[in-house]
Amino acid sequence: VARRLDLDQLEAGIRAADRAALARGITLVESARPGDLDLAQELIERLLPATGQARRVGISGPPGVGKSSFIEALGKRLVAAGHRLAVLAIDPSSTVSGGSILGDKARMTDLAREEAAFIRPSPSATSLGGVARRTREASLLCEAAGYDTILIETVGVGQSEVAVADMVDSFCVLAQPASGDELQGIKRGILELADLVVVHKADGDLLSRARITAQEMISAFRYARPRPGGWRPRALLVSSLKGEGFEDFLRALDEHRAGLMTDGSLDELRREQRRRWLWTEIRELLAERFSADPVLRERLAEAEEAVSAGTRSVTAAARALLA
Ligand SMILES: Nc1nc2c(ncn2[C@@H]2O[C@H](COP(=O)(O)OP(=O)(O)O)[C@@H](O)[C@H]2O)c(=O)[nH]1
Ligand SMILES: [Mg+2]
Repeated sequence: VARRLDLDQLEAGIRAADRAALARGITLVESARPGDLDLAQELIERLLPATGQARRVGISGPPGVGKSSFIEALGKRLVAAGHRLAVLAIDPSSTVSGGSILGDKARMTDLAREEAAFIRPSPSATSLGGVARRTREASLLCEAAGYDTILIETVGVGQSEVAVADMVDSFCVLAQPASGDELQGIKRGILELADLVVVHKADGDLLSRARITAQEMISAFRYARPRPGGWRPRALLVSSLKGEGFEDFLRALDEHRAGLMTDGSLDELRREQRRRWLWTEIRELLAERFSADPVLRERLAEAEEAVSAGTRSVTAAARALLA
């Protein structure tokens, strides 16, 4: 009964945009304690009707490209324009270290002080799936608390980038000014996922290389398949150091979103994301069951032995375990 009362309070607090309540709600969602799981899910279901209005933006890029500096500069502009901004992060290394490195409030000192900005570092979990689920759910709570812009930051390495791209409306990749072979590497990573490429640090000695990099991206995008809403990805020059390029960036972001909204693409995109999330969740939960149940774990070890020794058919072993 006491916990139910807590939940009422938590729900009311979040709906009233109380930061402390939001932080407590996210902690509940991140909790791995069995009793908390049910409560967290009940909280989310209660709040679902209050979600979905925000603009969801992913920000990715390699370490050192300037994500924190960019988000700080962008965030301050958004807040000045009257937006309420939540910054969340998915840091794959937090699955290993158990710490939360990204979304570093330390580098976003001014933004962190803003009443209209809420910054939450990456949750830690045993799997990327676990980190991704917690960030997805945290973003729903932020939306219910009235944040109209959700920025989700991640390091541009493989799976975590894909995970973030699959939970946002617009996916932005930050790239370093580059040349030669570096360019090829950057293009490979970017072309599939990015709606917008920010060639960052476009200032000083790096400016001319930044221009070339942006040109390369633009010509590469000519051959990319069109995105939902008929969008063609763009490359823009930004310097967080000099505070340049943000108007263009925000305009492009608005245009991307407007395109998605005119023909119902945004709705369809989000439906599809939720369907995929369901399947991710099913796979994740199944895997959790296997490692949590002592009997299954033993049979799993036997099956692994048998299939690796080649004495048992993989399909037969998998079917037997599932049965
Ligand atoms: N020249 C230049 N350097 C920048 C800019 N933005 C960030 N940096 C520098 O790049 C480094 C990495 O920045 P940081 O925001 O921590 O990158 P992150 O690891 O992607 O979060 C720092 O030394 C920043 O001072 C910029 O717009 N221009
Ligand atoms: Mg950073």
